[in-house]
Formats: sequence, C-alpha cells, structure tokens
Amino acid sequence: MLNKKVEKALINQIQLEEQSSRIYMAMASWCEVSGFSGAANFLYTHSDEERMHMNKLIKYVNDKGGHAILQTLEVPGTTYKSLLDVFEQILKHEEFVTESINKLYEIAFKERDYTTSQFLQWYIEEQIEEESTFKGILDKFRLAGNQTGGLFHLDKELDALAIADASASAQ
Ligand code: OFO
Repeated sequence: MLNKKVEKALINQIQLEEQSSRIYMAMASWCEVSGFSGAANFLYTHSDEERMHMNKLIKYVNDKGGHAILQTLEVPGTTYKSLLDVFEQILKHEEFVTESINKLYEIAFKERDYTTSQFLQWYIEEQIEEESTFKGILDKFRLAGNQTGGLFHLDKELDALAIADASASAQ
C-alpha cells in the first residue's frame, strides 16, 4: 500500500504535470497564431510529453494501490510579449518543476519509500535534460538577437527539434 504522505505528494505532482501540459498547449496555440509554426509544433509535442509524464505518475500511483485523483487546473496565459518571453517563462516553469520533483523525492526518501524514490529517478533525469534543452534554446535566442532572419531560422530549428522529439518518444 502506498504511504499516504507519498500518495498526496504524487497527486500534487500529477496536477503539476497536467498544468505543464496545459501551459505548453496555450503557448503552442499563441505561437501558431503569431506566425511561429516551428515553435508551435515544438510546444505541441512538448505538451504531449508532459501528458505522458502525468500518465506515468497516474499508472504508478494506481499500480501501488493508491488512487490517482485529478485536481483543479489554472487557466494558462493567453498572450506573450514575444517568442523569447515564451521560452524564458518555460525555463522558469521547468526550474519550478525540478524543485517540486526534488521535494517529492525527499518526501519518499524520508518515508523510507525506496520504490517510489527509485521510480522518481527517471523524473530527476528528465528534468536535467529538459532544463538543458531550454537553456540551449535561450542561448540560440541570444545568438539570433532581434533580427527577423535570426528568429526565422530559430523557428525552423524548433520545428526540426519537434520532429526529433516526436520520433524519440515514438520509439
Ligand atoms: Fe517539463 O517535465 Fe514534466 O513537467
């Protein structure tokens, strides 16, 4: 049976992953109507990845004898100052998610729930990868500056990244 404290913390993480998926979906939609189709593809794919993170947690909680309940979500943003603003907000959000995963790991460890600690290793690694991806994208923004040509090129790169992400998660 899943420890109650650990179950509650896992349910909060499920909510955060679902919220992340919504936030990236809203951002993708804004990118799409703002002429950044590559960034939109990338963020739609990323929104799906967050949903996968959520599903994995739901399955885990239920498999361990808990009950993965869903909670209320916040309405995500609707407009953004620029494409750079979108990606700056994503990095901040991912840093917040990393903190949340680390706290969750700490709770599981303190409760001597080593199975959950082990399960959370995957999320810890995923966060390292995601933060590094978004830092890399922000570096590219710095290189591109405010030039339209630079942004156009960046949007194309994000499109390629979306295709690579989609095929990696299909494997
Ligand atoms: Fe962005 O990794 Fe889940 O939330």
